[in-house]
Amino acid sequence: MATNVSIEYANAEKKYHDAKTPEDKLTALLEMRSTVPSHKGCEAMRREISKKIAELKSTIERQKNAVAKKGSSSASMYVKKEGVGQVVLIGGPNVGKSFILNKLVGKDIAQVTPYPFATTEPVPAMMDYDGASVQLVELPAIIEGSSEGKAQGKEIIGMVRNADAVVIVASSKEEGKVIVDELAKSNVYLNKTKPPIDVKSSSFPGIQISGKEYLKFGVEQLEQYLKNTGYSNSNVIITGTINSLSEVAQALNERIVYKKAIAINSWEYSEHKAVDWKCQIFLLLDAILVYTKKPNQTLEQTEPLSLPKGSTVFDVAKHLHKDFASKLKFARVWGSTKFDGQRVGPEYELKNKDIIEINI
Ligand SMILES: Nc1nc2c(ncn2[C@@H]2O[C@H](COP(=O)(O)OP(=O)(O)OP(=O)(O)O)[C@@H](O)[C@H]2O)c(=O)[nH]1
Ligand SMILES: [Mg+2]
Repeated sequence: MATNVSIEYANAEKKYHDAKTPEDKLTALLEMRSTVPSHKGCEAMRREISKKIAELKSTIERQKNAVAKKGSSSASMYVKKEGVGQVVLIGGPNVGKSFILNKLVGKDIAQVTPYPFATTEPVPAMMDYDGASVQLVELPAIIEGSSEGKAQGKEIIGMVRNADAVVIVASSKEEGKVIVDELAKSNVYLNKTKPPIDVKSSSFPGIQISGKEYLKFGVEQLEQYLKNTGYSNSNVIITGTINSLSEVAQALNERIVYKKAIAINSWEYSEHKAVDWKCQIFLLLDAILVYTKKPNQTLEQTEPLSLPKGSTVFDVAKHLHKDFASKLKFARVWGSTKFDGQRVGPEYELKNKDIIEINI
């Protein structure tokens, strides 16, 4: 505090330092400015206070805008991914999503209630699968109209779009269909794959098509369609049956995402069934678990590494240490090999639950 200021100014300055919110700080600063001595020697002080007032006003404004945006934005629900992958639990209201989440993770994390719409925010929890952790996230209920934004629908479906896989909780086929349809309307397709046609704009004139034999309709129709949609100069590769132009439209639609999914009926729950569901959920992630051991160590299982399906011995070495990959001589594998502890090279493709010993 400057020595030649009034008691009022000193009080206002104390209020400023004690203030907890930007609004309270702003009130105190305004008070400071009105009580700062008017003589020339305090001009720099006044300027400094005015500068802080302007900064604080814009901070408050920004915060207000952020809050307003949060209420309307489709990106306001977010759960950071952890573990092997993020799997969302979705379904209609009161179908047992919270009940199933708690059973799968073995803890009472989500609130199970006899009334609908009790879950209003995503509820993340980690599920153990043979020593690896899979992130499950219960999402608030999806209903007819969610795709148009009803009941936070856009935010909820935004979470599904971002997830690695999906579990639909439903007690009947009809209930499940409502969910599948709402997602499809939002360009989230479950258990479907992109139609096998790839179209890329090209710098050469005309449309080059390979795999015409897979087309179940006239090639001229396809060419006309591509011209109409801005692909007059393009390279087209067809690798499987294409039945209709709507499949071509689907393949060209970059907003569509494809997710693997399973459906669970919470009323079929039993401890035995839950073991099966956990396994099915893990399979959705297209991952393998690999246990690593050092040479001469016993085969005791430690925390597994999770890797994408198709990973090789070389990938494991690279994952363990950046030097390992270049120094790798060979590995021994227990599990998928013909013999226990069989010697394999860097290109050997590992299978789920293999035990691997890297030799450098
Ligand atoms: N005993 C038993 N009760 C179940 C089962 N599945 C659902 N319930 C009951 O169904 C009601 C709804 O369960 P919740 O898990 O809260 O449902 P939800 O889908 O999470 O519902 P909201 O998030 O509120 O939309 C609760 O009263 C549960 O006890 C089940 O398999 N066994
Ligand atoms: Mg719930």
